[in-house]
Amino acid sequence: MDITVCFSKINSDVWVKELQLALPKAKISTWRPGTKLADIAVVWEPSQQFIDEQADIKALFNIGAGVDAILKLKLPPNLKIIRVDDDNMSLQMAEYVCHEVIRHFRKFDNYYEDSKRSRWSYHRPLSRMDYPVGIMGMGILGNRVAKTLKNFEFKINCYSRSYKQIEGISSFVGKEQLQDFLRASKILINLLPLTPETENILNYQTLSQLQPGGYVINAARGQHLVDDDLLMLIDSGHLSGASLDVFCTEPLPKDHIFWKHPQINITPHISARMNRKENIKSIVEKIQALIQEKPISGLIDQVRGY
Ligand code: NDP
Ligand code: OXD
Repeated sequence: MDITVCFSKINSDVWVKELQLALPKAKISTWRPGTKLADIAVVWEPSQQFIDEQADIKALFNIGAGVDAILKLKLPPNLKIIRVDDDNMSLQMAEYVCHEVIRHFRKFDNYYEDSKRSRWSYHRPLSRMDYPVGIMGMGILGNRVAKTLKNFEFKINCYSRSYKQIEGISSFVGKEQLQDFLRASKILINLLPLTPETENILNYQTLSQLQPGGYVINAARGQHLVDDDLLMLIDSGHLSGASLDVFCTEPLPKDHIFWKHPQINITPHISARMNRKENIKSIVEKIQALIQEKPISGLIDQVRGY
């Protein structure tokens, strides 16, 4: 079996070495344009040239959860695409989101600023009843985030394509219920996949329906958010701020207004980082299952887009 590793922006050497140790009988190499055809590929943001050249490829293992960079390519319709779905990523996402929600809700930024000025002062606490949280996307990440955040006794709403029956969480489904979902939420967490339907979904029209004083947490993709619309709504006072982990251009350009905005917290796409060792273990198990024609988790539906 030939396995090729094709990454953009990430060095593949250590992956080739560790995959080779885990699969000693396979031939594993880094893809170079014009190299021989492989059966399986391990990829991150592969190019169209890679797809076009690898006519024999049966399965692509994406080393991240989001497959938007793959699905924008022209792909053979029966190509299997498999995403990361290990517990570690959803745990990290739950940590990030809970941290941002609680930091905002408990006004920890204000206390941090005070401490830098040696100021012993109190800020008026907010009421949980006034801070319903809305989670867009109830997949592997959203689901874990919702269940973790529930422990802090926030009222939680979720938004997805299909109905979710989870105790203590109100489920809103599809475009018809988007407005009701937004109006019922004050803190908005975006964990949708990037698809043609969800691109720019966080715009003036949608975000202005959040309850006054709303707060936006975007940890999915920068292309979900219309930057200027967010800024307009923060500057007009309708929204109180945002925590942003993902951006249309990454790294976020040094002169981008988000860096300096006092009500925007930036992290450099780290809310849930892929763990190489766990990822390789899971990919190897799935490759073995594929060879034995056993079912595997994490398969992407090309038509649905996630
Ligand atoms: P999943 O594919 O597991 O879940 C997607 C969820 O979104 C599902 O609940 C689905 O609904 C819902 N959904 C999809 N399209 C729509 C739509 N048009 N309207 C309403 N709901 C919709 O995704 P994950 O939870 O694994 O990941 C989400 C995204 O997070 C990834 O695609 C990636 O972009 C991003 N990500 C960011 C990371 C970071 O470090 N910042 C790390 C990892 C991922 P249903 O359940 O009904 O199918
Ligand atoms: C991912 C990511 O999709 O890191 O896994 O954004």
